[in-house]
Amino acid sequence: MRSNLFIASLATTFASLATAHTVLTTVFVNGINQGDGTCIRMSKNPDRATFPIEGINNANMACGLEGATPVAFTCPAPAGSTLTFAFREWADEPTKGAGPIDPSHIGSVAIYLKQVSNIATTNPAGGGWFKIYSDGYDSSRKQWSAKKLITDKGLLSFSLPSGLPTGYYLARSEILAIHDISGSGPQFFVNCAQLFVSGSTTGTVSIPSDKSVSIPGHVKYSDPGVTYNVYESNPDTKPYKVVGPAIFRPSGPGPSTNAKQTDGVIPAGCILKNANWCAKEVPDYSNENECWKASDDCWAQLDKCYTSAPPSGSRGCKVWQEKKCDKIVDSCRSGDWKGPRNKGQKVGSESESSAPVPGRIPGVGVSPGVEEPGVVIPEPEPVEGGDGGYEGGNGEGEGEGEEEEEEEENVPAPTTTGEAVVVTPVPTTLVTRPATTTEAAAPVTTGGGKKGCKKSKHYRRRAGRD
Ligand SMILES: [Cu+2]
Repeated sequence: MRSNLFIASLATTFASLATAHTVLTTVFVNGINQGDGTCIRMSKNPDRATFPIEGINNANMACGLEGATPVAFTCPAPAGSTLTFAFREWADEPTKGAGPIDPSHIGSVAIYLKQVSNIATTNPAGGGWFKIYSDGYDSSRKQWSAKKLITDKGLLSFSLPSGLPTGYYLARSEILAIHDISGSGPQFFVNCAQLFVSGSTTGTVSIPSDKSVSIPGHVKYSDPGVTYNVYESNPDTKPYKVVGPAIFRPSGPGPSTNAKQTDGVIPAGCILKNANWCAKEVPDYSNENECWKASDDCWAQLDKCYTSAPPSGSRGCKVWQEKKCDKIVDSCRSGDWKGPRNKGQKVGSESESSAPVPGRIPGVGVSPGVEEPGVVIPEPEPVEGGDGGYEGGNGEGEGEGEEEEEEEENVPAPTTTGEAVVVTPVPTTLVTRPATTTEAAAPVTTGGGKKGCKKSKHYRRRAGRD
């Protein structure tokens, strides 16, 4: 039998020690929280996970540090759905510091997609990337994207193009900070989420050549979006141009219902999840010996939970211990040797296994999937295209030449209009959740202590190199 104390000490060992730049921690699909760390590739090293990429020709520009390492789960997301990405300055604590990022950061936010033949093995570095969203300086709000991100509590909503063919995609977030060009240089913060997109077509997305880029390679140090002097230029009179290609958003009829995900599926028998770890029910027991065996199984799973927990946290592990393993130990000790109790049922609530959502989710209305004009990039009605440009299911649908399927938007203008991103209220369970006592007691450490960025433009530390 393993002792509670031993595992309790693991909790401390593996609790994350976030440091302070920014990291993508959480994906919401049509407002539904997929769980902290779930489907997201982030560095397992809490001291590095929020750091910028070292050098713009580094392969890590594609999906971030350790970004070529797949995670177990791939989140289903219908074509045309609204995704919300949550960014945090401190990976396991969304309300610490400025929330998503220190206000010293000035620059842009962009989202790229890459369709991959194999979500686990296709190298994220290389060709096939296209940009579906970008935001630099919003002149209507007089706000740089990072400030907007702070206003929106780190929650960034965008829609997936409705014309994406069914398949596996890496969705790449790129936050570029150029406030310290003369010192640390451009800071690129990059992560990827693994998605299975159900679209109404199959095959390969056909990207116009001028909108398809290789990453690394999509940006140069001499690009105007990198060299822009944020202290001497006024973005209201000298517009800021976000780096990378023009936006490409294929439009189409939207999702299909018969697309079947086969890889990265979150198992049906998952009774609790933390990031990309899932708990399975313990073996049945009907005597003392079996009871302790079930207990061992529970603690062994807990061990795996903590060792697999990314810097976004281990709240689910704590729930597993308190609501499952501790209970089984109590049963074994008290002679209650029939179990497990509540066999096969979910343990705790989804919201207990993630950090509280720090604010309202922008851009998700009451009807999931309905795009809000002015919040996400609107897409026109699908163009009549017959059977479309994505022929067959053989993965060779490109080159069919049905160019009318694509809608090419250059979106230098802000993707939001008017005031704050006010939306129709989403059910409060999706938006704000009061911290439970469990969460309040979660072993969130404050460690680290390194401050990523200072507010002065004279800040000189070489990013990620010391
Ligand atoms: Cu920084």
